[in-house]
Amino acid sequence: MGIIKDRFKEKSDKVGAEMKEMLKEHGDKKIGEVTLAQVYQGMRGITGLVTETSLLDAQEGIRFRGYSIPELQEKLPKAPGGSEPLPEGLFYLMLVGDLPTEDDVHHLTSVWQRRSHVPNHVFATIEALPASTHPMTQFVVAIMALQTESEFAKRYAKGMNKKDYWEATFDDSMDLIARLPRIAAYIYRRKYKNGDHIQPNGLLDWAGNFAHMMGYEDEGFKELMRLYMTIHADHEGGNVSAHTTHLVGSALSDPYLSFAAGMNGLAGPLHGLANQEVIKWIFELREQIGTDSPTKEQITAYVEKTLSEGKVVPGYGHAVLRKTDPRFTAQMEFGKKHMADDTLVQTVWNIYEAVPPILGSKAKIKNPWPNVDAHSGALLVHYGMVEYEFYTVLFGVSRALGVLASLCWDRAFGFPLERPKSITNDLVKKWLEGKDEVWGD
Ligand code: CMX
Repeated sequence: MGIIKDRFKEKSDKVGAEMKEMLKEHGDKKIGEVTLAQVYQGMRGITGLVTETSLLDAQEGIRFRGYSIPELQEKLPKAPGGSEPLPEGLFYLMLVGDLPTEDDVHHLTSVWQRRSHVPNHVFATIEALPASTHPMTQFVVAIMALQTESEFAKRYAKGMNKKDYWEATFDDSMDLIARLPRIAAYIYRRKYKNGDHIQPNGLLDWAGNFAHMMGYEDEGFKELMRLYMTIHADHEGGNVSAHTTHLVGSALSDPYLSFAAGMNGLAGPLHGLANQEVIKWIFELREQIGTDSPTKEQITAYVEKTLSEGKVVPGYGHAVLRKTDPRFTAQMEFGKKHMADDTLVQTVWNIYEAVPPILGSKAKIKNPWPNVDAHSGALLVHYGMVEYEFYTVLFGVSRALGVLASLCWDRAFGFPLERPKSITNDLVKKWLEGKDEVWGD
């Protein structure tokens, strides 16, 4: 077995044994109560999942295995001459549970380089789609085409022992993560650069090589990709892409099927697609107002117009967070360091001043603050990546790190098929009339 696989096995055996003991002793303890409103309103706040890789606090934001984003920026290994964390390091942390050494990260880079070959039929499948197809659709179709390579599916068909599920999941996850940048870059070059594809550079790190294959050689863009791939990777287990991957995986659908399902969720405008919606919204604002540098008053009027048309202000609000998303702040810091004079980036900062007071004045909106998607597009545009329909694919490549590390844990823990109970309006009405027997025994 490889070093990382050995370490994962050792850690998951230990944590899995502790979990079984804990459940044996405390399995009957109540963890909370569920209100009728929660049942009807997206299950907000109901604790119903275990996800080891990260934990979200409404006030403080995300922590990956206990580490905040600034801590990761300080503690994770960097590329030579760089100052942003290498996403390989975050994956190691999420998977194994400990901070990696420089050697661990180099090892992971070379493992992913070795495993990155994408079979020709995947490219042929992408080519079969009209070039106008949305990049997220092309991405999901390509992942599905790659499912022919699933070790999990092959071994299951031959009668795999359930004790080995974790290992087949681990192998598929490593292969998939290794191959995603090549697939995403292929889609980008096909759709926007006349199919002028760029071969991988075996000397670069995972995110640096991704930037290279998309055609961006600027060191600043490579640093942005390292930061981007790190901060978008995981946001605990209940968000749509993570939860979908976990749910579909619980049916023992292999990692390719499970991840593709998660990506279909990421492609929704209330989730990952919001990153394209933000920049589209800003471009429309600039066009309608007729200036590249709208004032705070002009932005305020445009926000009011958006709301009056029954639309959401993309990049603002969150189902769990109640403060500015630290992923927004990390990108703002990157902007201040690398492109403080950029007018689009400055517009994002002006929007940050204008929007929260307006959304905060609407009683129904629980969080008026920016989320991760409010900032990312402006940084990409600065380096020339203006094709905003592609942005959610970048999010998706990053999200693979978190949801696939979690899938390895799901199978190592032997988590069962997920199957919550649903009810009907009629049953609720009878229960409200005092007929408790509606719940059965
Ligand atoms: N603009 C306008 N209205 C908003 C809003 C926003 N940015 N955020 C919330 N609201 C509205 C909701 O649409 C909802 O209205 P209705 O009751 O009429 O349906 C009401 O306020 C209450 O919503 P909430 O409880 O505050 O938020 P939810 O948990 O329901 O939704 C989210 C969270 C992210 C879907 C929502 O804030 C939103 O639509 N934001 C804009 C889209 C966006 O940026 N999504 C990206 C999230 C991060 C990610 O996953 O990538």
